[in-house]
Amino acid sequence: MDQAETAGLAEAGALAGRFEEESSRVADRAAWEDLRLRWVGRKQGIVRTLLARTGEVPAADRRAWGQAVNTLKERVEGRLAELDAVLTEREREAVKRSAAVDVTLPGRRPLVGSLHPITRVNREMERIFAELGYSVAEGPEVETDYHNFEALNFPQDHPARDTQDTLFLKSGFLLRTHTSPVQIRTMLARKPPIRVICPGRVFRNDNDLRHSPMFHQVEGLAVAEGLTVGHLKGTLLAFLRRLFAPDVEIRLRPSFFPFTEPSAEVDVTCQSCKGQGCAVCSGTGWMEILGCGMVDPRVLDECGIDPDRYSGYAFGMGVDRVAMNRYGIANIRLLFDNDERLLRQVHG
Ligand code: 2NM
Repeated sequence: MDQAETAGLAEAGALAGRFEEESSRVADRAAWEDLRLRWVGRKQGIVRTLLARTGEVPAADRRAWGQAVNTLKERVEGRLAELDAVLTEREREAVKRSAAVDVTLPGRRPLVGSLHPITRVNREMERIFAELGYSVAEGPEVETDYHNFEALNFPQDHPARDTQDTLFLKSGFLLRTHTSPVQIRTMLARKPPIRVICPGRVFRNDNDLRHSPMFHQVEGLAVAEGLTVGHLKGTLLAFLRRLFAPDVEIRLRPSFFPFTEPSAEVDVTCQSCKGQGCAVCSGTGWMEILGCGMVDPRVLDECGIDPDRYSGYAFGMGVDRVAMNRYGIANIRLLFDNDERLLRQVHG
C-alpha cells in the first residue's frame, strides 16, 4: 500500500467515524435532512466531493481510493435509510396520537335556534283564533290607495288620512298602514260567512323611542247574517282570556274609525297589577289593547256584500306591544335590531 492509498483510506476511515458520531445525534427529521445533505447531497455532499477528487489520485491508487469512498457511501446511505425508517415510524405514531378521539372530553353543545318574540305572539294569536273558527288571510305590503283607504271609507282629502302617517311610493302605490286592505281583498273575493284574521307588517312614517316605522298587526273580520256587538264583545273576551289569563275583564270605550260604526277601544285588566293600579297602567288598572267596531255598511257595500242582509264586526291590535309586555322588553328597538342576545334572553 503506497502513501496516497494509505492517506486515502485513513481519510475515509476517519470520515466513517465522524459520520457514525454525527448520525448518533440525529433526533428528528430536520437533523436527518441536514445530515443527508452534508454527506450525500448532490452539490456539496462530502461523498460527492471525495468522488470528484478521484482524478487527483495517482492512477495506481485510484482503485483502492474508489473502493474506500464507495464503502463510505454505502455505509452512509445504509445508515440514513435506517434512521429514515425509525423517524417515519415515530411520525406515524405521532399522527395517530393526535388524531385519536378522547372520549372523556365533554361533547360540543348543539346550537339551538329560537323563535322571535313577534313570531311567538303571532303564532299564539293564530292558534287561539283557529280555535274560534278563524282562518289566516295574507296580502301585499305594497298596496293601492283604493284598498288601504278608499274602500275603507277614508274619502280623498279626508282628515282621517292624516292620522295614518302614510309612506307613499314614487310609483303611486303606498306601504299599507294597517292590514285592513287584506280584509277588503277577502270580502271582494269571497261571500259570507267570513271569519279571517290578518297578521302582518304595517308601515307608518313614525320613528321615535316608542314607535318603529314598521310594526306588526293582527286584524280580524267576521261577516254573516245577524252579527251584533254582542258577538264582537264575546269573541274578544274569549280571545283575550286565552291570550292573557282566564280571569281578565275587558271594557269597551267609544271611539272612532272611518270603517266601523259604532267603534270602540278595548281595555283589559292590567297584567302587571291585576287591576290594582300601577306605573305600567298609569294607575288606571287597565291596559288598552285593541280597537274594534261593527263594519260600516258603506264598506260592506263597496265590497259587494249586501249590508241589509249581512253585518260584520272587525278588530285590530298591535303585536309588538303585546310581545314587549309578555317578554319584558323595554324598548321597541330591541325587537328589530337583529341582536341575538334578545333571542337568548326570551328563549323558550
Ligand atoms: C281596527 C279597528 C276596528 C278593521 C275594519 C276592517 C274592515 F276591513 F273590515 F273594514 N278591517 N279592520 C278594524 C276595525 C281595524 O284596528 C284597530
